[in-house]
Amino acid sequence: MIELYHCPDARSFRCLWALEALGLDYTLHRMSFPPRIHSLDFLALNPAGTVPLLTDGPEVWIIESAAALQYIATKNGPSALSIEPGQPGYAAWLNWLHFGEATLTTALSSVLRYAVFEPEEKRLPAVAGWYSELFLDRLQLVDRALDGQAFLSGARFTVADISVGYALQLARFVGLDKKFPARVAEYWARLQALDSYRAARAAQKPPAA
Ligand SMILES: N[C@@H](CCC(=O)N[C@@H](CS)C(=O)NCC(=O)O)C(=O)O
Repeated sequence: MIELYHCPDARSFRCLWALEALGLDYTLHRMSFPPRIHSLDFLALNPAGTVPLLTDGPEVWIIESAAALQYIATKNGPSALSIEPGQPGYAAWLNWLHFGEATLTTALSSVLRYAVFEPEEKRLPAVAGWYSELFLDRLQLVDRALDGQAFLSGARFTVADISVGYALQLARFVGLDKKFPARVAEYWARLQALDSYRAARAAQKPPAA
């Protein structure tokens, strides 16, 4: 069975969203952020101290959220969230899946670091501003791709949308959602209205005591 190590609103949210969308069984291990400070035992499982960590029996150990999305979407063969090799749109799907993390979220991580996480005296507004611009420039590609289609792979919602959608969620933390291009803003509203998104948001909350 899949086990997911998760901190609220961290990249592990992508996995939670995909698991909820496919209705797969999983065990969720909730931790406070950052686990390298609040969950020292976790370092034995993932020495990098980062989330997600997804395991599925002794052979499966994944700490990259895009890889985890691909694993979840394809582990039981083709699914509603995957596009298979040989199908139309496969290469673009794979590209968006990684674009969400490697191109969008890494730029946002630098904004978060230099505008929010660092102590006041170490913050670098100019660097945060530069990465904000970079993020918004890169978002133009998403805006263009959504011309005439609801999701990145056309009419069908896939893990590529979860990968990019998570970056849009993160952008909200630093107020960049106010600068989303029109089609991206509509897309973000569309993603938030999905049952799977709502289910994932509910699932990450600790059960009431
Ligand atoms: N490229 C990795 C990045 C993983 C990562 O940096 N996760 C962050 C949370 S969003 C983390 O765990 N940070 C904790 C730390 O750096 O101590 C992925 O896509 O999963």
